Amino acid sequence: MITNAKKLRIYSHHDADGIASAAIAVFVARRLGLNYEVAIRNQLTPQDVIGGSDVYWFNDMGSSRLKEMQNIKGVVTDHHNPVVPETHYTENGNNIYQFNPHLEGMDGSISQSGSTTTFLFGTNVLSEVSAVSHLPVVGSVGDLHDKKFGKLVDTDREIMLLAKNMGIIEVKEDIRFFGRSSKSVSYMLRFGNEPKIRSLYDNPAAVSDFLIGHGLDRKNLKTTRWLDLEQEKRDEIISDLKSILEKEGQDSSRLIGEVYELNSEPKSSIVRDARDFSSLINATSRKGKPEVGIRLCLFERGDTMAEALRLYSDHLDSLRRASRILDEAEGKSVGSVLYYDFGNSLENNITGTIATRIITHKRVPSTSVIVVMANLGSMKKISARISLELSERIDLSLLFRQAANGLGGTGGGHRNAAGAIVPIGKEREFVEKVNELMQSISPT
Ligand SMILES: [Mn+2]
Repeated sequence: MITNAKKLRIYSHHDADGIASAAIAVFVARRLGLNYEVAIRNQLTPQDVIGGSDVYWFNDMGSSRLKEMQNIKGVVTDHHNPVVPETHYTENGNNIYQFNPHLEGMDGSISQSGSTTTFLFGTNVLSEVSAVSHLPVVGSVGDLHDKKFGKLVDTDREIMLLAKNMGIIEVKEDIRFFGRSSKSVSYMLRFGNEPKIRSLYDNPAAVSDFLIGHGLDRKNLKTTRWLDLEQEKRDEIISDLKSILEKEGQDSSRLIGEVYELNSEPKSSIVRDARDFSSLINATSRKGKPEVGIRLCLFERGDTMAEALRLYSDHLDSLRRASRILDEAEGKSVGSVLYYDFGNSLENNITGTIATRIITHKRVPSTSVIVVMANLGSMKKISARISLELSERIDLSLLFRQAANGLGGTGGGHRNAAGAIVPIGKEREFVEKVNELMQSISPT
C-alpha cells in the first residue's frame, strides 16, 4: 500500500517521538519518490480519521482511535495502548494494518517507542531506513524509555545497538541529567533530577560553590558545558556527586547510566546528546513548526538550526510563564487525583509537559494521579502522569479511556502517561470517575 500510494498522508504525534517517527516516514516517502503530505497532531480530529482514496500512515498515534476510523486504507505504527487487538482491521470500510508492541505482549511505554515501531516497519519497506537509525534513539529517549533502567531496553535497545554498530551513535556511561550538550554545567546540575540531589537541586549558589570547589572558574560557569570538561574532571565530579547522594541517604547508582550521542553532530554541537536533541525537536513542534524538527531529524542544518533555536527559546519562555502560573496554582484533590485546571491561562499543547513537571519537581505522593487541564475550544484538554511505581499496578490509559468514553470524550495513552478530551463542564465528573476507577482497582 505504501509503495504504490498515489498520495501518502502521514499523521504523527506532536512530541519528540512523533516528530522522529514523522521524519522516518518522510525519509521513506522521499526515497520512494511518493507524493506525500505530513500533518502533526496533538490528537487526531474527526476529519482525520475519515479516509478516501489516499493511503494513510499514522505514526506514534492512531491505535487508540481505530474504532472511529472509516474507509481508511493504510498503516498504523504506534505504541499507545490499542483499542482493537488486531494486526489487520477491516471493519467500517477500513483496510488498516496495525503494528503495535502491545499486540506482541510488550509494554509500549517502556519497550518500544512510536519511532522504533515506525522504524521497524520502515525497514521492511526500504532497507536504507537504517541510515536514520539515530531517530528511534532520539524518540525513545524523548518518551523517557530509558528512565526506569537507566538505559534503553528491549526493542528500543536493539535498534539503538544497530545505530551504534553502524557508527551513527555513540553509547557512553555518564551522568543522565538533561543538558549534557545544550546547557551550562551549572544549569545541568541545578535542574538535574534523575536522581534529584537535594542539596544542589534548584540551588544556584550551592551549585556554583560546588563547581568552583572542583576548580571551575566562576566567570565560565554559565558557558562551560558538561561535554566541554575533561573526562578526568567529569569523573571527579561524578564521584563527589555520588558521595553527596549517599550522605543524603539516596541511591547513587541511578546517577550514572547510558547516554547516547549523535556522531553526525560535532562535539561542540548543542544537540550532540540524544536527550538534548529530542528536547529541541519537541520545542519546534510545540511552537507550531514541526516541519523544522523533521528537517533537523533528516540532517538539515544552517537556517533550519537557527530557526529551531529561536523556537526553542520561545518554548522555554512559554514553560517559564507556565511555571509562574503553576507556582500560584492550588491543585484540587479528589481522592487520589490531584488536578490543576488552568482554563485559558495555559497553552493547551503543553498540559502534558506541565503534568510531567509537577510529578518530577513538586512534592507529591507517589500514589497520586497528577492531572493538568486547559481549555481547547468547547473541550477540556486533560493530561495526566503517575509514578512508575503506581503504574506497576495501574494502567492509566485504560482508566482515562473508560472515564472519557462515558462523558462524550476520548481518552488513552500509556500506563504512566495518559490524556483525554472531554466537553467543558464534564471535567469534574471525569476526575471523580477516574478516582472511582482507581479505588476499584487499587484501593489506597
Ligand atoms: Mn510516543
